[in-house]
Amino acid sequence: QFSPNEAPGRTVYVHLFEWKWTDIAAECERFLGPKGFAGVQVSPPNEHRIITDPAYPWYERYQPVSWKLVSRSGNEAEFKDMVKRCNRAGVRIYVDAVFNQMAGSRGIGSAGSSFDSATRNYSGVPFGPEDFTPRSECPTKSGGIDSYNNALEVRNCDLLGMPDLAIYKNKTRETIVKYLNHLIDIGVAGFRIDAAKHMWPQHLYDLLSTLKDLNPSVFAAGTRPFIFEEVIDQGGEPIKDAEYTRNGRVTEFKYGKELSKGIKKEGGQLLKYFRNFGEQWGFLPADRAVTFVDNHDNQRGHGGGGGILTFRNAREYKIANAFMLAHPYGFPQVMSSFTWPQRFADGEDKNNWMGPPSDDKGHTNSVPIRPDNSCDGGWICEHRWRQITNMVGFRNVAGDKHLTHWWDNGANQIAFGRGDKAFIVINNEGLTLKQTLPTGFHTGIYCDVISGDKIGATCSGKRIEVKADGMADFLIGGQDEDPVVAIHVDSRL
Ligand code: ARE
Ligand code: CA
Repeated sequence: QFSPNEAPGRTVYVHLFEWKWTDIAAECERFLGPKGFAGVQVSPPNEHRIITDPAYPWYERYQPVSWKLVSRSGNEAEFKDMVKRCNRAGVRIYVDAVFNQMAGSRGIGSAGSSFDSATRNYSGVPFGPEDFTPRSECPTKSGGIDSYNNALEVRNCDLLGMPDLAIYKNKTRETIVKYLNHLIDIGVAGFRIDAAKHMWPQHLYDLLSTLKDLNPSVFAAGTRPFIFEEVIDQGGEPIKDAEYTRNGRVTEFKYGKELSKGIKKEGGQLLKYFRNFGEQWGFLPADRAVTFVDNHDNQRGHGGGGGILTFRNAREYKIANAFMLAHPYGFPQVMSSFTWPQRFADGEDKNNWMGPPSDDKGHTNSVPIRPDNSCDGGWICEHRWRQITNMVGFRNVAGDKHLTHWWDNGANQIAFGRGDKAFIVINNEGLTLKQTLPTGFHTGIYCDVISGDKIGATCSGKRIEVKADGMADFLIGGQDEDPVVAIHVDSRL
């Protein structure tokens, strides 16, 4: 369950946050498959609460009402069609699995099921009071999580006022497993375990170990689902991400935070220190980590946000993603967002609840693609930014080669390679970078995949000449829009 179950040679997945199933299916065929993406993290596919005040926030999908596959992204037939078409394009589907809690309040969910959190009844499952953590097991007066400094509270009390499922009870666990196994039958390749911190690692282990092997019509017999658990561990709390690595990979939240600080040069940080970025910075073992610059929570100030680079800081964001995708540590996620009008008051974005582009009934819009390949209609599609897409190709070419050919100027100009496969130069300074560097490449002309694309035998960007001795001249202006040059053996002209 540590392997992403990727098709051969694919190394990066994208989170198509809030996309509809029909759009994801098309995106797998027309873009993600051809560009070499390994997978897609999709928003929770199950029935969720519908919130009208505020109107249809994105976070309504983190309030499960039942396991029926009817959500804002589409219905079960559309979900199945997406999984089939993405698998055929060589792109895996990872489902965001939310089962620490059920929806707060009462009403009718996205599949028409009634629920009431006060009486703990969820008719569409069905779940009743006996499926939830007994009040006696939560030590707080309120019944909610008051402090993250007490593991018992974090795991046994209600998260944000939502009833806490007792996943250790047989019937409750089996009901959840049935939902996940249904998704496995459909052909998904793995799960993001939402709010894993709020479940005991052993309880999760017991649940995950009863999951089926993946669907043998798509995957080799005996293939286990890929598991990655969402645990926010920035240090300073009793619950550690390392407690969860037995169950699967874990989100390494320190990665995007430190990388953002580094690119922004905060706290005296310099890129030269990033030579050993990874375990030596106190991060999880590389083969247990999922890495990302930003995620759907911290890009809007939820879930330990603050200071993270996002699409709103496009130049620095592209540098950060280029570094992440070039550097061998972890299994990287590329974020693909929708925008919203921020409105800051009291140091907070009052609009950070806003849902995806949709009509006034909360029906999500499709993603329009412009002739230049970028997205319209409020969808950002970072994964379609050439500088990011082409670095996915770079990482695929680099494969399992180690980091080699490190160079730095003692500050914020760096370069490194991945054996004889791939080489990147980053100038995060105002001053020009002008250097002749050993690349480890064979002689030839290589197309810089940041400034352009290799199209047949031509290059629409900078051409880099590698001499017989493997040396190449690099020139990157300090004010360049993209102060990065990246070449690899498949970009040779
Ligand atoms: C919403 C409203 C609440 C309301 C609740 C119930 O905002 O005011 O009480 O509904 O009606 C998302 C949103 C929440 C939203 C929730 C349900 O972010 O705002 O609540 O959906 O609709 C902690 C958890 C971590 C979690 C983050 C957000 O540990 O697991 O909070 N992240 C995941 C998802 C979220 C999702 C949920 C979990 C819930 O990625 O999108 O919430 O399923 C420190 C700690 C962290 C802690 C963080 C924030 O950094 O170390 O562990 O993260 O503070 O509290
Ligand atoms: Ca819990």
